[in-house]
Amino acid sequence: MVRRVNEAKEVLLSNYQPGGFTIPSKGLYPFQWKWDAGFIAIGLAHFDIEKAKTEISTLLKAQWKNGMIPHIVFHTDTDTYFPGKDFHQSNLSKQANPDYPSTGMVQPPVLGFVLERLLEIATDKKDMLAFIGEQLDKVYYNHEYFYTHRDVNQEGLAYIYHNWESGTDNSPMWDAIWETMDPPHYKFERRDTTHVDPEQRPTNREYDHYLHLIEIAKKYHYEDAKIAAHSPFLVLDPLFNALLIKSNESLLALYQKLGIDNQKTKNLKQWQEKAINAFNKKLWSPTHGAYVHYDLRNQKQLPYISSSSFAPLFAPIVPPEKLVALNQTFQEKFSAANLYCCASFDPTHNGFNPKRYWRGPVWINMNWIIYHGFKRAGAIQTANRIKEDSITLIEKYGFKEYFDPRKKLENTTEGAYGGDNFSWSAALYLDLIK
Ligand code: 2M8
Repeated sequence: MVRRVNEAKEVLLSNYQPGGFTIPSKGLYPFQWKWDAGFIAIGLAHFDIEKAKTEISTLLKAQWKNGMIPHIVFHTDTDTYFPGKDFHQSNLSKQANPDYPSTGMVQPPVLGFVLERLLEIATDKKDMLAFIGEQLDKVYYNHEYFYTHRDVNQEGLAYIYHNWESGTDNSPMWDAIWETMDPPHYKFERRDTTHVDPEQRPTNREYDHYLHLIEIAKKYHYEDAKIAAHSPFLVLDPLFNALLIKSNESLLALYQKLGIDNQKTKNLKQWQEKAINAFNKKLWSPTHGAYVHYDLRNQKQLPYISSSSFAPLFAPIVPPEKLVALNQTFQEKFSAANLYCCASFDPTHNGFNPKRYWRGPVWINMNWIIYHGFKRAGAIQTANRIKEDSITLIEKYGFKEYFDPRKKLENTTEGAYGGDNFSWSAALYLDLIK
């Protein structure tokens, strides 16, 4: 198939905004999203290193006083997205950054390993290291925020209080939590379904749950301790915590490159050891042969396998005996010859839906994480399969937001869904083909 390198660059450049950040997709997502910004910077670094740096520094300018980096920064005014800044009202929090309206929640902590990847890509290492030196403490304070304010049991694992914090918004594993809640039927106008077929997006009832969790957080002025005490959604997510551990590892490597050995690096080492132990104790399910989510509010594991179950391979987490079991689970459930790797949810489960958002479709950012994970584990064949499938999907369908895992579709117009000219699909394509 024909390479789409120039198109990928065009997608990123056309989504780049004068304020120094890149939107994920025109109309559908018109602001800066945290984990998108990280993946986008990796793509930009392959052809415009200055824009890659700006993407990160713009995001970090919006950091809150307590170290939190918000999930969306509303750099501009537009009503093509709901819920926008008037709904989230970050100014309710004393910790918010008054100069940057944002949401009052987070997204997966990607910045540590993104900075490390930028250094690998940059040709002028000295210049990139100087940039990293300016930004690194901000990322450290973000990790300190997680271990200080998001770890209720002080066990080394950070909780999320909203499904949007996981990045895997409407995954079937949240369904069990929605059953414990009965939010009001809110009156609101969806905007996402004016851009994308509603069949490919969450339902209205799911949005009631999403909005309700935000209303609870707003009631407590986004105070972490109160959210932890009252939110019906309080989860330890293996994707989120694996990326935090991976980023801890990267921060330590980068501090070392900068010749810095201080209280911060000591803390990072301590958090890391505790986190890895707790991760293997609390998030491993012997029954599933995989890592799963833990529902802190209801004190139980959520019995579902998803692409998040394999994210720990990307970090220094998985001991040899678990590696064997995890690999076996992947081969049994996710690598069938008639499927592209990797479905975002267990394709053998009845909650799997190959077209609806995070309930089954393939996502390029998850593939990028799992590809590097299997590579790190030495499972090169599986790693290469994931990389090749990602490249094939993009070269076949273009830079869509998500892709149907089924190789044979009844209808040939199907196959790729969600937003068009989607930034992280373009960015990570540029990185995967290297
Ligand atoms: C999706 O989430 C947003 C809310 O954050 C939405 O549906 O409105 C998710 O895929 C998320 O992971 C992603 O960061 C965001 C922007 O691409 O879109």
